[in-house]
Amino acid sequence: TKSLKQTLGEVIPAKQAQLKKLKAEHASKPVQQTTVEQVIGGMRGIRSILWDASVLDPNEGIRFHGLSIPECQDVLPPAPGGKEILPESMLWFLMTGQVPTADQTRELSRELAERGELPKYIEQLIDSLPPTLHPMTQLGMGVAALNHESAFQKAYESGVKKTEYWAYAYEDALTLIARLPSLSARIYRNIYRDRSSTPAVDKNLDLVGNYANMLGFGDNKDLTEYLRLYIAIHGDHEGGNASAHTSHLVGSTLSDPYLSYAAALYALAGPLHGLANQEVLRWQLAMQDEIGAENITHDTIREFLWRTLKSGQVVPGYGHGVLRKSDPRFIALQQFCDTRPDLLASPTIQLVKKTFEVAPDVLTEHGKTKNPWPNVDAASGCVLYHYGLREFKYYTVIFGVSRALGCLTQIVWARALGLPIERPKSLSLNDIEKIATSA
Ligand code: CMX
Repeated sequence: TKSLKQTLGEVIPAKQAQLKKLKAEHASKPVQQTTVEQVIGGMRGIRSILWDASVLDPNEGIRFHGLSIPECQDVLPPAPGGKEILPESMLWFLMTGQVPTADQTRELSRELAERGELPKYIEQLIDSLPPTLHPMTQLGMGVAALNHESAFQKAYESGVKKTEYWAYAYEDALTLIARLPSLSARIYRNIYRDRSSTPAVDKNLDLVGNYANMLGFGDNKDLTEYLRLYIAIHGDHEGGNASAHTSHLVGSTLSDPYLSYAAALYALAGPLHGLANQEVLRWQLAMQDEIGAENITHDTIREFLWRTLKSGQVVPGYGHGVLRKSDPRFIALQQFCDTRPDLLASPTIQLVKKTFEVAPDVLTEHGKTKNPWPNVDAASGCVLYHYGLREFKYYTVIFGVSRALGCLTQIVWARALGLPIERPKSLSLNDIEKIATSA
């Protein structure tokens, strides 16, 4: 069977030709008109990034190469004996636009496991950090330092031709994706558990099988399946979100994939983006504490929501820059719970469900957010919490293991398509005023 790299090599020429034709025949065609509101409003809705693997529709949510999450769940191979999408099959699909066979997926799992051990100097670096340093800070540092072995950087220094960059970016992408579980598990064990008993990477396990094992949850098959689904569906969310855009921007300077992804992780670590993951759990537990588990009703949740809003805080896990309906990733994670009685009985999961039943109305009445519906972060942490992975400051690290699939795919493609350094134009307030008043 063909490897991922061979398959990718076969699909690249057609895309290169498509780009060349667009450039030759349509370069000066307008895509849209930009308004003042967009320039002063965080560039919302400005269509300006080439990102091929996924597109986010405001109402339907994410599609990967045209397929919705349920459609991906139907066609992308799971682990042997499992049901949920394997991140390896999602990676293959994102990279090539083709659905891999079960054999190809297993072969990719094996290749990742072979690349998965951490170099000694990375272990020493991570072990030297204080356990009070936020896990996301540690993750970004580890990822950046892994560039010591960047194939892309070495190739660039040795004067490799531009048309060959993608193959070296691919090598880095694969090695980084392979090492994220061992790096992330080491951070977890150092901060919260005993590092000395961490198992080595098992060549017979898939990426998440190894991750769960190294975290210390390898015996929990349900948690392992949940993590597979979680990591597969958080993998890509088109190019405009802060982490994806950051990796694209930094990569465009020909910074290597490790440095580009480390930068993305620090965008993910902001509370309006991936850190919402930890914030939801912190906020839900504060609610449970304040109201008292026995007094949780729609009315008491409504009161707590208003208290959060009146104190000037955002309700974590709700709202979105693009989405205008419930996030299909939220729905997929809820459906995972719906088939498992132990999860349905969990007080934390029940609280998430009950909050969902009142929060959209409260946020609508509050009247500020354009989208009162839940995003993925509203649901993702409570299942981890139920299964005993309770250290919620760690949750965004799992998001970081996942988002590498999409960000690194696009870095490989950006090099394959020879995309230039990003350099949008900025304007001063006076410039904007001049343009607006003369229009
Ligand atoms: N709670 C309270 N107020 C909210 C809100 C929420 N959940 N979501 C948006 N608003 C407010 C905004 O803060 C903004 O207020 P100001 O006018 O005072 O600045 C107003 O509503 C309009 O915002 P918007 O256009 O609807 O939303 P944005 O595109 O500016 O922001 C997001 C999107 C996600 C940052 C915002 O909805 C938010 O802060 N949500 C809570 C944090 C969160 O869950 N983030 C995770 C998003 C998914 C991810 O990236 O992982």
